[in-house]
Amino acid sequence: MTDHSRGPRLRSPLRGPWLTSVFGLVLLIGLPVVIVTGLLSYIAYGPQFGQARPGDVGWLHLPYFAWPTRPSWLYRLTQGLHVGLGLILVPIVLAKLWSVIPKLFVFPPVRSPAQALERLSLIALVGGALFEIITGVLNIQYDYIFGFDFYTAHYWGAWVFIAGFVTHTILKVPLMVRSLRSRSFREVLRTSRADTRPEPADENGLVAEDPTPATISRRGALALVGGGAALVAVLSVGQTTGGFLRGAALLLPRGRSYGNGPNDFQINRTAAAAQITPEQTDDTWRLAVAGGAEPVQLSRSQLRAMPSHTASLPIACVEGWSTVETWTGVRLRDLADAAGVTAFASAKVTSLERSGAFNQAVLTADQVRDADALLALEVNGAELSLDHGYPARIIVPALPGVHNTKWVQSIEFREA
Ligand SMILES: Nc1nc2c(c(=O)[nH]1)N[C@H]1C(S)=C(S)[C@@H](COP(=O)(O)O)O[C@H]1N2
Ligand SMILES: [Mo]
Repeated sequence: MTDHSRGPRLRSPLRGPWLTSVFGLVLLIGLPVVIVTGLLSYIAYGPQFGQARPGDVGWLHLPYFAWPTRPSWLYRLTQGLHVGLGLILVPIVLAKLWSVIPKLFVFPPVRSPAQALERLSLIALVGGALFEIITGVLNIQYDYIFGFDFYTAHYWGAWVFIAGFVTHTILKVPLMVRSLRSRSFREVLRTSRADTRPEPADENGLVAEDPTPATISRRGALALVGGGAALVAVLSVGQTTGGFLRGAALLLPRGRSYGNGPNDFQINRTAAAAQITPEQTDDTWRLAVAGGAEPVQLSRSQLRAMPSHTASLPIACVEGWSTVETWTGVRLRDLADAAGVTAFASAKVTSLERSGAFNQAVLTADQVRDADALLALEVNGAELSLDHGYPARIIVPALPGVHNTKWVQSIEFREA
């Protein structure tokens, strides 16, 4: 007989397999979306060029494919879902943890090899989930405050979590289905606090042995948790929708500085932070294009004399925020032609910036050849501001924000 009496006296009449299973079902639907979009983000970073982080993941590497350029809002959607849904599910993760607290105090803690495996998977599941939430939230709140690389930690933490999640799902889905069938959801929504009774005693010991009278109904508890998730949603979506909700986007404060007029949209890294000097961006600036028979140097007026193209494209940051602006500049494929480049497999873009981790990016041939892939000189009909990458920046449909390099110095078309 399992002894549940050693822990604190947990007497809420709401705890039970049904309530746990309701939270479990929501997470079973939502978390795979967070997992898959997270893994897609890793692939979108271009691991084939060694520019995803961590760079070398050994035998655990994912099947790579060239990240497409269409639809142009693809990364905006996948990464918005990853961060947005990840945040929205936090109250539900916490509610689910609350609902299973009695299991922490089961004694003896390990009774059989099968149960030891279950407990181990729980450590991976709970530890992994909390680790991913904490590293993810800290990354969008602060600029790289870790002593370790965020991407590396979040990536490996994800695999620990995925292992726990898959094992737990396999072990628990039958119990979840049975528990959900044990009472009708509609009935719960019609039951007031006064009529709220504990669930029948269960073999897992979730149901309290001597419950107190209900201080909140089940529907009240569900509304509370759902309300928490809705509040998180309201506090997050503004970074993507813009408009009046922008001021409420307390949970995604990165891209916190904004420019003026046509340049009034999120700036992740200012020119000052990137230590871009006035001498680097004055009239002596030249774009170096390599990969043809001879390297070519183009001044800004020469770029302006080339055929110009305008496209409405998003910047979508790994941190979840995104914004759509109208960009004007020279098509990257026209630049390749102008430099006499005939065949290429990739293009390496390098910034004037010397210090940062994001001062270069490699683009695939498909990304370069897209009709909307630009070396942008203007945004929303005005000159690019220094903070948005003057004299020129990369802007490519569906490219992760991080690879839309600002303050471009050179583009090298490569055969590999
Ligand atoms: N040179 C350089 N380019 C850069 C960055 C950077 O740090 N240095 N940050 C990137 C990131 S992470 C994003 S999301 C976008 C943000 O562009 P914005 O500041 O114009 O909104 O620029 C990208 N280009
Ligand atoms: Mo970003």
